[in-house]
Amino acid sequence: MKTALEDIRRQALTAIDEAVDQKTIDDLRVQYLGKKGALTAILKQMGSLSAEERPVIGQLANDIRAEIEARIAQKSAGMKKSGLEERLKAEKLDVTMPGKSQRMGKKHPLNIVLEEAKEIFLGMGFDIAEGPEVELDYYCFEALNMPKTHPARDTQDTFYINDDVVLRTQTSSVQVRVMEKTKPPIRIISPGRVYLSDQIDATHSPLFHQIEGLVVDEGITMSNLKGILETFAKRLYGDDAKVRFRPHHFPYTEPSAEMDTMCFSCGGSGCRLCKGEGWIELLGCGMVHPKVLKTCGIDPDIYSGFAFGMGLDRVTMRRFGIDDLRLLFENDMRFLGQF
Ligand code: 2U9
Repeated sequence: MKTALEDIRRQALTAIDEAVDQKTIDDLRVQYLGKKGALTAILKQMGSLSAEERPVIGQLANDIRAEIEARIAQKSAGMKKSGLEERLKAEKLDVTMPGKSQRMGKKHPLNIVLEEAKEIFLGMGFDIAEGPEVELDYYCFEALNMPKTHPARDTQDTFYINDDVVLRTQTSSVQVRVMEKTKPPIRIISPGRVYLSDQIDATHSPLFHQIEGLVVDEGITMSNLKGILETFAKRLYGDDAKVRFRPHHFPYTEPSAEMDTMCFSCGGSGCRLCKGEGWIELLGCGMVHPKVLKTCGIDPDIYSGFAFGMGLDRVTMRRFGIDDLRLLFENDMRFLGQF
């Protein structure tokens, strides 16, 4: 039995020294020291020994158990240490290395211009009003002095959801809603998406963006309209910007006009940007039609007002020299990254 114990000791220590991972060591612990291990099996034969041999063999077996456990502990600690060293070497971080720069986000050109316009009108005491894009045709047409027979209602131009519901064609619907529930004075702008049933090309899109404005109070006149809109143009294009007003017609304003700004590229002499005109159309405007005031519950004998509307996409394209409207919607990072 003494020889068997010595053999177990030699085999166990050799196997532990040759082990390359913790699982092998755990298996060796079970194989030699477990309930069904080699050492336990020998000890079960202790009964066959004489009274003199039993304590000697017992002490030897305990010494071998202790030696195997000590060698397992030493080997595990060694592997843990070397494993840690391996990991530290593999996962070494050089904190002096430059960081990975995150790509900077950029503001969309439409939002750059929109925020400038908002700041200008907020600075003149306007509030910002919003409303639904899927809108009752009443708020897009009827209330704006465009009865059922008006050509603007033509399904060639307007997206109809059903007979009474459309995708709004302008944000005027928001201003109608505000007038219905607000006692003057009213000073609002309503920026937002609008929709026309149009083919997509370099200058047309079924979705585009508008900023409309409305001022209603007692004693509002055309000179208020001209003053506010000229101030807007000067704050948008600089103090030396010049504007002119040309008579026009809109069903919801009377009198109506269109406001041009002098071409900032050629200073009025005429160039490609302004198509030789020297002037560039910025917006439409006019005094709110009395019928529209009345429809919204505002007495035109007491109150008057003016309104305006501009296409944000066109203003943005001119501002940044963008020649294709589709670039504003395609989200090409090579394009957007330039702003
Ligand atoms: C109410 C009454 C009147 C809004 C106005 C325009 C003139 C205008 C176009 C500019 C380019 C639309 O984006 S565009 O195609 N708009 O020319 N809009 S007056 O008049 C209103 C609005 C609301 C209650």
